[in-house]
Amino acid sequence: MSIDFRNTNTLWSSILAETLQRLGLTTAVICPGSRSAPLTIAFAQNHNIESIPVLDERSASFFALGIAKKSGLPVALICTSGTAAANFYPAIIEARESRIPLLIFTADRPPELRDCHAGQAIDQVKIYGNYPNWQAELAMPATSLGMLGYLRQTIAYACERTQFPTPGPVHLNIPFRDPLVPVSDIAVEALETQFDIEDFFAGLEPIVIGETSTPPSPPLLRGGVGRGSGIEPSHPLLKGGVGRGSGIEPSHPLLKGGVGRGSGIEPSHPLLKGGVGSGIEPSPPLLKGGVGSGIEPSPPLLKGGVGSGIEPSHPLLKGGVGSAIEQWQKCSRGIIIAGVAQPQFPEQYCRAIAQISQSLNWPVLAEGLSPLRNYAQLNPHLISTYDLILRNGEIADKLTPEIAIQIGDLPTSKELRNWLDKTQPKRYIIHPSHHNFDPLHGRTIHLRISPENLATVVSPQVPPLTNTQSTQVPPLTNTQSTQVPPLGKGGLGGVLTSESNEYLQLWNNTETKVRQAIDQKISAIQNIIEPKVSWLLSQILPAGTPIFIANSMPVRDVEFFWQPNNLKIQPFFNRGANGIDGTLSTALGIAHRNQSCIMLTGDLALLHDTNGFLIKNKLVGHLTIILINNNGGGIFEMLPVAKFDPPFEEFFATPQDINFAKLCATYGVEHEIIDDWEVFQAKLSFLPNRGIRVLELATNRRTDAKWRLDNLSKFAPGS
Ligand SMILES: Cc1ncc(C[n+]2csc(CCOP(=O)(O)OP(=O)(O)O)c2C)c(N)n1
Ligand SMILES: [Mg+2]
Repeated sequence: MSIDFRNTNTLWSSILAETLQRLGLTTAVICPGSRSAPLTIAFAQNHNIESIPVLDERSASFFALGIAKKSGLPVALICTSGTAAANFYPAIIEARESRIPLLIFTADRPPELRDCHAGQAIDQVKIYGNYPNWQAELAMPATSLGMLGYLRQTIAYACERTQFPTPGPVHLNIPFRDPLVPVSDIAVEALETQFDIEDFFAGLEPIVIGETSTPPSPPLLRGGVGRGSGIEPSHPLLKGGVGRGSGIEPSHPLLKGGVGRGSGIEPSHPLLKGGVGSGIEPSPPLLKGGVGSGIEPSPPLLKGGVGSGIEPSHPLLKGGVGSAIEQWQKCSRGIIIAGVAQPQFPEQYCRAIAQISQSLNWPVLAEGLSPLRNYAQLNPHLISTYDLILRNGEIADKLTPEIAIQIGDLPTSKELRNWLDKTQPKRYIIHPSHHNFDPLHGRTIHLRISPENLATVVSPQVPPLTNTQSTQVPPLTNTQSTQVPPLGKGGLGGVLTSESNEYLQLWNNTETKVRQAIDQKISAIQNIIEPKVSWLLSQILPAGTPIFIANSMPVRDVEFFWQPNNLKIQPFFNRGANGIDGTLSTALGIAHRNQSCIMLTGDLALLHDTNGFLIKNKLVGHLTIILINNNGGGIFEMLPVAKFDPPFEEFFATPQDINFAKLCATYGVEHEIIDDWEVFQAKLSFLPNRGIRVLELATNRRTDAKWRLDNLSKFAPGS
């Protein structure tokens, strides 16, 4: 029974679920409650959508966030009325800030039962403020074809807005009148014979994700990428995605009256040859008078031009990406900064940045929370120790850049941010979204394109690495073989580098020295110390392992100590709003129906979200939690406030004195204390494929903070 004609609410809710299923939605996370019963029943009955019940709305919403992070597709999130909806808030903020698609459905009482103490009725309209990409309250359920069509189209629009203009959350508040349960209503049942389901849903196409780091354009525009865009239909990005999913022929109904016609733009316009499907998105001037086309102007900076097979000399590139590239090519003191990123297609992302780097002959400063460090072989000029290097003032001065290309969000490093602020290079930000990525408020130019597209223009002469080359990053298994060969001629892993320059050489040489100093120092440490965890993990995890890294010291230690490797490890994180909330639930979302996963967390972050353990019985997959238990917030030991005790210990460090073995026993979760690095290594070189396991390392936050404060500035040579 895909459409449920038992009563108005079942009909309404089953149309909603069926629409989503046909749009390609695969997962719904549902919290228990009565007002949402029609939605819950409709989703539970739809066997093409996996519906997962989760008790705690905060945990449920982070779990949904984790699933969406992994897939790039929206996940539906459903709750009852009242404070239940409010518990979604932190995850919605994170979804907005880290650009993750989520579809939130909050059930509500009907208008006549609001503001009258009817019970469990709060003001849910626009409850999430400005965080959603789009938000609305649905009309009261009704059974006319007109109203069902309204529902179908509104849901399709909501779905699209989870991806446009930048992926993010969308909220629909959905009122229901009684009966909330599927009791029969003869009048509604009688409608079934008049309903032609295929006709009703004709034309709904699955939503597809675009390029990883590029928010997909609306379907109309997506069709462009496949054709004449310079991206071959066989391009992996297009597989199952843009190329196939777009399937938009010039004759596609959406195109009728689109740019080609009715827009004031003649189909014969040279830019439009091949129509919208050519991959050339009209630049704003072309859209003047073309507003009637229903196509929003694309960002002015040549989204269409780039990646459209247009030569750099094309007039469209002048004044935009084209003039930027000209300046880059003349500059020998340039850097690329690859910030925190969780792209859908990490290999393509890394390869694109490698191509830009090699073409310009510039180093790439790569965050630990970027896949780049795990595809080191692709990037001969990878700099992973920039934070430590820049702690040496003399070298930092020598390395002053003239131009910095920042890919997406900045790295976490304060050293890097301060240095950029001080040296004021001309800065270009590369990211397709409409967000502002410059917390330093420099003289930045934001080129709203993806690095994948940029690479095709910056380095047309650099042949794209072939599939064979790219997949040949070997799945290394033991510690020895994971080590990336030292920099020499030909660069890391033997990829050929183009002509060198002194500035680049200084970066590369310093990186090699600092990396050696770190390796020497840390490999000799026998006792359990926090920095060694990240350093070791980067060498011992099975190839391709997804790892969720919690906020606080774990993200920082990863940035400081995560070694470049060729293990294709996929880092995930919640760096949108940097909360320590929802850590376990997000990691479980990433682990669900995925390769066995790791989560690296502190004790307080884990304790903040212990309700996540309630998801255990629904998890399909495995999560190993590496718990760094320093009994409190170790991060605060690094800050000046640590000297002010009291109140430091009680109000900042906040030790909780929890026995994690007992906590885990309550939830039926495996727990083990690890006090030996060899055991640690053995436990992680092979991961179970089911359940949750906690590996607890007891550390001392005070001595570990002192170790960092003593050593971080000593790794750079000359100090
Ligand atoms: C929701 C939320 N509350 C509070 C904070 C502030 N905060 C940042 S780190 C931290 C302590 C984290 O401690 P733990 O997880 O044990 O990691 P450690 O600092 O020991 O590495 C706190 C409370 C935050 N970022 N998010
Ligand atoms: Mg801690």
